[in-house]
Amino acid sequence: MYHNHYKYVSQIINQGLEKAKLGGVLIYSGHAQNYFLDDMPYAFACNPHFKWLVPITETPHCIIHYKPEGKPKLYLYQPRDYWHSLPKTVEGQWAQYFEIIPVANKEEVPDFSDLKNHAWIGQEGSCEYDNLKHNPRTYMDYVHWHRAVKTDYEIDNIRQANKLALRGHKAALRSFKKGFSEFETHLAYMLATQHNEYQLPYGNIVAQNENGAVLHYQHTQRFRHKPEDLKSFLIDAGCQVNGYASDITRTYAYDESSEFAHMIAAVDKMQVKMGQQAVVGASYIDLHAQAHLMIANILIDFDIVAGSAEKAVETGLTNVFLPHGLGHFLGLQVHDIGGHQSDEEGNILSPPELHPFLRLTRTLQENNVLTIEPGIYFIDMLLEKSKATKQGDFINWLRIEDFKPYGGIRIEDNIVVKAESPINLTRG
Ligand SMILES: [Mn+2]
Repeated sequence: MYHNHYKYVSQIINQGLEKAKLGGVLIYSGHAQNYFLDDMPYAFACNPHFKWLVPITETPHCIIHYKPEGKPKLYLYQPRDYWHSLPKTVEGQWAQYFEIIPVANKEEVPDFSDLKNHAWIGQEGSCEYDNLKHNPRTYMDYVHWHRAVKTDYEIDNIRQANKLALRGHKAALRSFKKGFSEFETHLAYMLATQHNEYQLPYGNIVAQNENGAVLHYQHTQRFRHKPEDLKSFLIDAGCQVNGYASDITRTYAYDESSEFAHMIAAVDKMQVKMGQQAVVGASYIDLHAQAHLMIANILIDFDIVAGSAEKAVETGLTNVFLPHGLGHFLGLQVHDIGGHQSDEEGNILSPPELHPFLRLTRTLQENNVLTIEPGIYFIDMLLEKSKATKQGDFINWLRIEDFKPYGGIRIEDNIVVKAESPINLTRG
């Protein structure tokens, strides 16, 4: 599979270079930055342009020198010191497409200051050469637009990342059912997926009860609720395989016969339906609007909102309960780049005014990979704000009190866009 992947990637890079009138490009894996006044670094995160080509994701100071003609050179950083352990061998199908040159220190990296007409792709402040164009827009926009179409190799990696994450989700559910704390449940996930914290594509969201209403909840409480106080569990957690992420959310009710459990089932059902609509040619903005209409109907069914579903969407009433976008691109980054681009020239299609947090506004293409993650939350801040306006008249406040202790619901799957039947990488 890597063979076809390389073919696609090199074609895109070649065309990107041509558009930007460049003869070649240096792609830097990156390096970790230190904390302020400290010699301790933040976790290293690999440049996505680098791991698009080379699935070495945990090694800083590597450089790919790519030119349209000939084998690209990979300067693989392998310092001879006794501080760190680094990969001493490289394996995998990908390796045959590169001339691999181990470098032990900076002096062994060639001097690039004579290179003509080259770009440097890497983090802020990483380019030490005046002769190189640092992250040139034309090249970046072109590549970012086309990176949204995934090869079979990429889809397979995201599928493996789903499989692994689901193992963690299962372990986490068992932990919740036993009444364990958020922190214990987080650890159960880590053990089941064999991930270290820095290897996660994003910080796990492990939330019980009203914490489920905090969209990016990060605290993982250490205490266990009494069984009679335990109500709900929301987990948003992924994994990484060869630098590709999964991003999965599930919500559970402790009492499986509760009304909240029925509401989860309703959101789950509409989530599956939405996933089936991620077909070639669909506008993601339209899908987002459709999801809001379906969420409005659920809110009406559960006697939380009054009036028509259309009105609830138009007036922004559903935004009180679903204040984030339906989803985003997924791949080398959790929120993969290019979601707001309207073409390969880098023009931008902004999200609608009423939905500023929508991360994806594109018309879908075959083999785009994205998330579908609708939800319903009971967020104090937003509820109070709407109570102070006319909007509040359409909310059944007694029902809000019933549901508030449960926090919220989010269901999130990873979907591959196809002409007729999109592939759900998370279910089945
Ligand atoms: Mn997501």
